[in-house]
Amino acid sequence: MKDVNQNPLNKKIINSFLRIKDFSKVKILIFEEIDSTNRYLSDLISDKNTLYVCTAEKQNKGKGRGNKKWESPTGQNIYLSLSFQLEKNSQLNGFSLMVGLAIRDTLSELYDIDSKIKWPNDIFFDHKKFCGVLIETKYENNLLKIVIGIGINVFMHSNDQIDQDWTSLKLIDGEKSFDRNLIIGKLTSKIIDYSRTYEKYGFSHFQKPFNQNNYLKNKILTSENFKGKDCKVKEVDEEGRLKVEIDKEEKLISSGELSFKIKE
Ligand code: BT5
Repeated sequence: MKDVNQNPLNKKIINSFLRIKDFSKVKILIFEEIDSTNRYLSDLISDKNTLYVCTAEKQNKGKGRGNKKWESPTGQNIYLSLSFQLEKNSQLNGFSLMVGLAIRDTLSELYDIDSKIKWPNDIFFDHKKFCGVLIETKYENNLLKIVIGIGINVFMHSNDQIDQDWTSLKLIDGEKSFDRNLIIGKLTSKIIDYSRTYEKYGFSHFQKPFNQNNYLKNKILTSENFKGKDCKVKEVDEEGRLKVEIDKEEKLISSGELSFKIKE
């Protein structure tokens, strides 16, 4: 199923869609094949005022959280990492949630796709995952370097290696022509824009729009963390923590603390 607009990744075209003011330089790196775009940018010694945009047609060792794998076949999807320096004391709790919202908003603006964000780092459409976010940080020259990794399934139509329900933009809407270069350019601009707001106001600025698109809201979860008791999801709070109710008591959970299953 080759899309008419299944163009190769292209530096010039990506650059033409970037709207970025506040870096002195933007460096776009495109690979035919790489182990992991996140690994590449984490190891790269970076310049303080440069935004790095790294993307590849294929990843051999695409990573998810922990030891999980991110399926990254050739030419079908977006594998994108962005890296830049942040103020050392930046609050990172809600950062991946803000990135999720930037992805959701970009796809809604470009293609009218109404996706939901599954706290803390997945994007879902119709109960299926089509995008994951992996944020990694590192101290470099006394500054905090952030690496934002994003995988978005675009043209992928079959893959029996993925052990959960998944979809892709083309499976969501077979009539539309999707353009990876356009998505990468627009999404990068949106993430930088939202990051600046995040640095000023924190997650609280994004709390309301996040909750309007919060996939887990009102769902019942079960988790070993709660000794198998049911837990009902309320909302995320102003720091991006998940507010849940267990035995009529409210608890706040930070991302990374919870492994859960959705019961209903
Ligand atoms: C994630 O991890 O969802 C973060 C994925 C980040 C991938 C990007 S690609 C560019 C950059 N470079 C990298 O090396 N990584 C980043 P997690 O929440 O742990 O989810 C992993 C789980 O998602 C797997 O165990 C599978 O169940 C499922 N999965 C794997 N590949 C998938 C795919 N292509 N589409 C949908 N689900 C997938």
